Amino acid sequence: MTERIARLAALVPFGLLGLLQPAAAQDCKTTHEVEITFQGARGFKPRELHVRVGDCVRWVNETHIEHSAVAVDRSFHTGTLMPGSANVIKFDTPGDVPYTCGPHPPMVGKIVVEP
Ligand SMILES: [Cu+2]
Repeated sequence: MTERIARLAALVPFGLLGLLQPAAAQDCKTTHEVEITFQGARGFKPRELHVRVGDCVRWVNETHIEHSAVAVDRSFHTGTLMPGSANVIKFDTPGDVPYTCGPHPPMVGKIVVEP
């Protein structure tokens, strides 16, 4: 019984990864990267990024505090990105997608999705 619980507990992190990984493993045509940094930038670098429909964007938190990337129209949310962590979002609809950081609204960026 105890062993079974231990085995289940050991599987949980992999189960969670299994849910998170498909975002990264989605068939992205191209994956672009946005750094979250205060080194030579005011948060999102690049602040404006042009991608094509079917591309993905990977936000990487290179600071020592939590951030996120949240579309102003709520069409995407990276979730909270702890220092050193990243998340990938796929863009399937053409248009401008302005976004901010949940904890820090003055941090702004924009993804321009081209057809
Ligand atoms: Cu932030």
